Order: sequence, then structure tokens, then C-alpha cells
Amino acid sequence: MAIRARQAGLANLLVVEKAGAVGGTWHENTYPGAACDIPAHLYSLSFAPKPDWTRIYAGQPEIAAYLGELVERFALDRCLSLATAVTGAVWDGTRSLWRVETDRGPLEARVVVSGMGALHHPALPAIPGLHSFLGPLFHTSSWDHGVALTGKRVGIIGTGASAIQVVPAIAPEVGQLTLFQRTAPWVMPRHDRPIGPRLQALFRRLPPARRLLRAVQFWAREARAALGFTRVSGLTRLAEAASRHHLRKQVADPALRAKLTPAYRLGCKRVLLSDDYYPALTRPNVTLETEAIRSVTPDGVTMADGRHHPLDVLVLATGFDVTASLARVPVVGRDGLILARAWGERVTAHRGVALAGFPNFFMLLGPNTGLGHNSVVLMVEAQVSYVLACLAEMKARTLAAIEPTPEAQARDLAALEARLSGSIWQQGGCASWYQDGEGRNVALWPGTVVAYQRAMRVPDWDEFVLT
Ligand code: N01
Repeated sequence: MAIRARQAGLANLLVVEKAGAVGGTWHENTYPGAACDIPAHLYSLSFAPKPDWTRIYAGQPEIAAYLGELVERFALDRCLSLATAVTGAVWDGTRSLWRVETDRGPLEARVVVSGMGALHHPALPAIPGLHSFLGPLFHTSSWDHGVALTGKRVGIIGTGASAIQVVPAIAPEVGQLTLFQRTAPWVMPRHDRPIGPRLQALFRRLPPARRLLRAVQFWAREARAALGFTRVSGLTRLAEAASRHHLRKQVADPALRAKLTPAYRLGCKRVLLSDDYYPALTRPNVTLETEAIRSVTPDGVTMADGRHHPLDVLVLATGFDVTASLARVPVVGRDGLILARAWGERVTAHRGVALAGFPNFFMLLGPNTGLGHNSVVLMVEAQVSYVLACLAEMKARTLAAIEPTPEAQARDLAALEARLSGSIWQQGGCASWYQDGEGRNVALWPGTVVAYQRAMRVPDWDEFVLT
């Protein structure tokens, strides 16, 4: 957003970031094995390619370094305020600007764009006695690298995307690893491999070769979505068979296989990619525990059936409290409307980026614009273009404020609900962070990226109140 805004001639720009460095999720999640499950060439900004990615799926250090390099490459440091947390924002209707509170003093802005990710605030499990544990206890997103794991008895709670990367990364090092699984995930082969110097050189010398790779990676994922991957379809059953085959190939023990066989439809939760998760679970020093957890005690975890796992270190791979992200920062729009209350009925936004009652306020990766099947970078880029078109219109018509009409927002939501009805998230028999308390998917876009890009190409000014 900052790069494209600067390129569009918006010079008066400030990026406020709570952390001491850029990178967001790729700055914070430094757990062993952290990597992206979208190929790196597809997970790059379209206007800032990196020909020399060293793996098909880049690891966290390489992605964090890429994002850091962008600051220098696009001279962003001049407009960056790091280690500055936004604590609230209030729309001043008389002056048509936002008063933004930060822990380093107030700011004023004509327009506010939120880039606060949803996967940020750790979800700590409500397990009795959790904080009575006397050994090191930490969440995957705040990994304590000061704790040596060699030879230790380590417990991990959770089997989502974070856990399945941590397990194979630390299993060879720890003394004993106990993985506490509540729901078995669907896992597909990852086929990760290094990208050697020759290919890197080719991508540097011949940009069309890199673009071709990116296009193949993109369209393979789009095809799956277009073929009905978000519904219970023949494709779902085919993918489930492929995942079960992956499990059979990697786990010989039928009892362990049974524990690892999911009991919901594939796609209902995020499908995980791994070549080394199942093999790690077959190691003699790894135990998969599937009994419900009764409590955490000072020295370990006790199961509902009374068995006890003594532990030295306990890791919470329990995911994130997604609704807390924006709702934790009090954002007050027109006529004192509080964002968290505006979302009381349902978390929603016009095209996922703008909200009635909140003039000159935009969100990146807002409600229902995350992706399970393709690169979210593409969604962000579509949103950035849309926001910039709104800002250009404000300038062209010398507008003080722009916000969607409630009617347009309601129409948008109705169209979204129609896409969601009968989808895998409603019929797949699972619960996940994609859903709100009512079981509605409020996180993912239920269509192809191309469909979203089309919807975002040109704002329809009849859908906005322009003042
Ligand atoms: O979190 P999750 P995550 N008792 O919410 C379990 C992105 N990401 O950090 O399934 C016992 O997926 C919970 O169990 P259940 C990606 O978008 C991407 O792993 O609810 N268990 C589940 O197994 C991803 O979707 C990448 O029954 C409890 C786990 O904890 C998102 O981040 C890598 C529990 C939480 O899984 C979040 O992934 C990492 C309890 N009380 C993350 N509470 C890549 O690109 C929760 N659980 C590769």
C-alpha cells in the first residue's frame, strides 16, 4: 500500500507499525520450521519480484528479509514509524479527518488504511491450570529461542499449520515430543525443493521464465477453486483420496493412521502441506496424544482419562483470536459508531475493504478476503488498487469524505452469503478460525482470485456516499 501510494504521488504518508521492524506475521513467527505454504514466486509482490528465491516454498527468514529489503528498495524508511502502536482512532466529522491515538502521541490523517492482520493475537486455550505450568510455556508466534530443547520433554498443543511445521523441525533434537491433537488435519504432499543457482540465474536473466512459473503456480490453484473446491464435490473426494494415500505411504502403523485420519470434509479447515509431518510422527521419540486434555499441571499435561505426560517445555500451537484484531483497537466512526459494535451482527465490509459509517477508512485483508487456495498477496494488491482509485476520485472531485452506502454494503453481503451457502465451510463438519460464533465463514473469499480482481477493478461510485 505504501509503495503503490507513493508511486501514485501521495507524498504525505505515514506507516505506523507496532513492532520494531517491518514484516508483520513474517517478523513475528520465527518458530522452527516456519515457512509459507504458497510458492515464493507467487507470494511476492507483482511489481517487486525476487528472481533468487532459494526454495519453492520460502522459509520465514527469507520472506522476512525480502520484506525488509523492500523498505530500502522503495525508500520507505522516510515514511515509517516503527515501534508505534495505534491505540484508537476517532473520526472528526467537523474537520473530516481521523484523530489517531498512538502510544507515542496523537496523529491526524485524512485517510486511514488498516493493514492489521487477523492472525496476530494469540488464542490461548482455556485449559484449566494452563498458567500453573512451571517450565517454559510459549505460543508459536512468540517462540522463545532462549529455551534449549535438546534432550527435553516437549509438549505441543494443536495440529494446525504452525504445529505441523514445528513438529518435524524439532523432533530430531528433543528428548521426547508429545503432540496433543484435538482434530486430525488433512495433509497433502508439499513437494518442496531448493531452487538452484542455475534456475535463479535464468529467472534473473529472463524475466518471462519467472513470470511463466508464477502463472503456472497461480492457474493451478485457480483451477482448483473454479472446479468447485469450495463445495463438497467430486474434486473434494479426489483430494481426500490423495491425502489418505499420502498418509498410507508415510505411516505404516494402522493404529497411528487411524488417529491421523480426519473426520470432516477436506477444505473445511485449511488444507496443510507437508512432506515431513507424518514421518516425524513415526519417530520413536514422538507420541501423538488424542485423548482430551483435562488440565495442565505444574509439571505436565493430564488427560481426561487420568494419564499424565510429564513435560519440561509446553508450546501452544493454538492459533489466533482473529476477531480481536481490529476490534481490540477502538475505531470510532461517524456519529460515535464503534467498529466492534457495527460488527455486532456480523463481521463484514463492502468488497472486504470499506465500511458504511466509517468515512475514509479502508482495510486490507478485511472480512471474507483471506484465501485458502491461493496467494493473499494478490488479494492485497487488488485492494490497494481499489483504495487508490477511491483516493484518486477524492482528489479529482475535491471530496472531503468517501464511504460505502449501507445499501451497497448489504447487497455485497447478500451476494457473499449466496456464494457461501452450501459451501464446504458450512457443510464440511468442522470448526475453525474461518468461522464466527454462528459458524459463518467471515474470513475467506469464497471464490476465485480472478473473480475478486474483477469485482475490485473499478469502484462503482453509485455504491459510495461522496461528500
Ligand atoms: O492455528 P490454527 P495455526 N485444546 O487455528 C488446536 C496461517 N499459517 O497457528 O482443530 C486442544 O490453524 C486446534 O484444534 P482444533 C494459516 O492461515 C500459515 O496453526 O480446533 N487443541 C488446532 O489444531 C493458518 O490457518 C502457515 O480441534 C486446541 C490448533 O490448535 C493460520 O495461520 C503456517 C485448543 C490451532 O490451529 C493459523 O494456523 C502457519 C484446545 N483448547 C500458520 N485450542 C503457512 O503458510 C486450539 N487447539 C505454512
